[in-house]
Amino acid sequence: MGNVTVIGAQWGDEGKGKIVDWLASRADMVVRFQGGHNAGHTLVVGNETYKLSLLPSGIVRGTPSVIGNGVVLDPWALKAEIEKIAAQGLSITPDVLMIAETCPLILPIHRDLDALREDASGAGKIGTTRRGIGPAYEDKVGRRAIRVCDLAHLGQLDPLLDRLCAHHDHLRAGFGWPPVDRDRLKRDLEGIADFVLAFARPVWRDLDEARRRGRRILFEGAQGVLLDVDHGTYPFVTSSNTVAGTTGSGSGMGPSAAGFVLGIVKAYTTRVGSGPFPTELSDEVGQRLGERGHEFGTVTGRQRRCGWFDAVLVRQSAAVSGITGIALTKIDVLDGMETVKICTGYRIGDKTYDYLPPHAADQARAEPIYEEMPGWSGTTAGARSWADLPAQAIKYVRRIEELIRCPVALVSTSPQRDDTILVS
Ligand code: 2SA
Ligand code: MG
Repeated sequence: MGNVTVIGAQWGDEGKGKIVDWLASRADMVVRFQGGHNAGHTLVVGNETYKLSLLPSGIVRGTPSVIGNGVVLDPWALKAEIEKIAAQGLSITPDVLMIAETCPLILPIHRDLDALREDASGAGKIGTTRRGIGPAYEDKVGRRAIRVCDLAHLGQLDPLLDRLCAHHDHLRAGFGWPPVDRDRLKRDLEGIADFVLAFARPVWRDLDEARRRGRRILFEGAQGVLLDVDHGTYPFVTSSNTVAGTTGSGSGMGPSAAGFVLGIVKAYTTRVGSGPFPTELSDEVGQRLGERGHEFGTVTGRQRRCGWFDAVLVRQSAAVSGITGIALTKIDVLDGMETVKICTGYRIGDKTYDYLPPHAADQARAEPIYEEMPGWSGTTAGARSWADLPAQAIKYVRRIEELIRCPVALVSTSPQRDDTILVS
């Protein structure tokens, strides 16, 4: 096995955590390359459940893990997460966690702005995680960010804070908010600097060395392709590129680093936050999916919206992010359904589409065209081989494969790591 990139191929929460954990045992390094602590990756190891937001999932098994430059890093959230994991008996040392010196920081002022904007947007709000992700990326691209390496040069922080605060004071005034408490922000940064710097390294060198030695790198994506700032359901997206192509730029490796691109796909569809969702079910079927699938946000606890599998969207995700194979998760949630539906196209006004057009208004009124299949009465939960699956469940997987034009490489049948079917 060479390098593998794991990305969500829907709106996030496809069950990446388990698959990454499963693959991490075969990898030499695990790398996060985008997003921040808006991610929520749940890993079940024996009797212990770990909920990670910022830390790469490899950390749970002691695999050296990297937070790449493409990630926006909230240093206080990092500390809290490391302390939480420590309380579960895992100590995170600089031997296992490496952070890019060029990571932009998420500061309390980014969280403020995220919340101010969301609260002021009424029905048009994005439904962000309110973690300051968007504003932090804006400051990165706007060349105003404070980065990890700035914490090693505290004497030169003042001009950076001047620029940053001038920008934020202006924005805050627009919401009737007081200016940034600059002295406090500076003190907070001074207070956290040593903690973060202990993990900071030129990780691009470690990765280059790993590549030269033929080490296997596992890239761990966060969120999903439909939340990608370029390819997702804009503007109801996150502020990073979630596609596999970001692995190189978000870590300091070349474009070929991604290797095998494994798209994680849930056997039905969920979305948390606002935005279009053509196959959303507001009836008892949707409710049943949510209950059986425990569909609540890992970070925010928000209830996720649920609906039928949308083959049109996954086909599009697979194309725009170059997915090599799919891992299908949570098929057991469909056990016992009388019939199952798959969306194969949309009707928008008097036209039909075999892709999701880009305009938010068209997306909002897209009506799904369904194909219906009989469900299965047997159980898929805990199945570890193809032969353990009911015949109708196999048909469902094969039909999905056909429609999304991408092979299914893995099927996950429970949150437990070993309940995974390798499809040869
Ligand atoms: P943001 O905070 O700026 O990234 O929010 C923008 C949109 O991206 C969505 N988003 C997510 N969707 C699914 N899962 C995410 N992670 C957590 C989880 C979310 C949670 O794994 O459960 O706990 O609520 C995630 N992160 C961002 C978000 O809902 C907005 O639609
Ligand atoms: Mg999640």
